[in-house]
Amino acid sequence: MADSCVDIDECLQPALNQCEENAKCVNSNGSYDCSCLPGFDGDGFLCKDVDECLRSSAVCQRNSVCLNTVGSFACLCSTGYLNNGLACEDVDECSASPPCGENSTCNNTNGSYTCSCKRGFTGNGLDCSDVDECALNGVCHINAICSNYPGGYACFCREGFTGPGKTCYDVNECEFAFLNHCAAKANCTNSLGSYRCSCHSGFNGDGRKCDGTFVHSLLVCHLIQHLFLIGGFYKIFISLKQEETSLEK
Ligand SMILES: [Ca+2]
Ligand SMILES: [Ca+2]
Ligand SMILES: [Ca+2]
Repeated sequence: MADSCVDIDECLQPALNQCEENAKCVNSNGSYDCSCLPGFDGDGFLCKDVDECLRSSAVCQRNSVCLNTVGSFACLCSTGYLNNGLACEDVDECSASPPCGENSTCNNTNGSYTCSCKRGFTGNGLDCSDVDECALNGVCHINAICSNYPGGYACFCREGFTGPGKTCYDVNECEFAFLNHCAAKANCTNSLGSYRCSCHSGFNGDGRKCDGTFVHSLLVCHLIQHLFLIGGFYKIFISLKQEETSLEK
């Protein structure tokens, strides 16, 4: 009768075996075996998912992160990296649409990027505003005017001064006639940032216009005197002529 006994394949019917769902059932003569599927740990009757990400040996490549799944795991590129098919490669964030503000410079870094304000601008790198250099002391020379503009500033020497603006020198307007408005009959005296004109003695005016009124009046006086003298001589001449004619008679 022992010959009529046949082995039952417990693996064919789940109700006949105790293998858990994540285990493989292997039939044997008179019995069966349970072994956990890859990615699971246990005795076959109880199988627990293996967290491959916790294993000391690095399961994922550089620049990627491990994501545990039931029965398996996945490697995902870290933020700032993209899979090029072979490895996770740094994304050059600066080459695409610049993530920084318009007045800032983008610097690509491994796995990320930084934004830094351009020269002449201040801020956190993303939001950069113009530095008003003119509000700071000593930017331009004391005799210069400061002009602020986005990203920079300029220094212009005041009227009467010359130079690059950081330094300004007094213009000696008296050195050349075209630099001053003094009249020809005037003395030019240089001063810091300006000059003075004063008429030569004998001339009247503000130095820019000098009239010879004093001299003119003297000349007119002399002329009148001369006319009187000539008139006198003429009178004498006439009377002498009259005397001459009366004697002839
Ligand atoms: Ca990058
Ligand atoms: Ca500025
Ligand atoms: Ca001057």
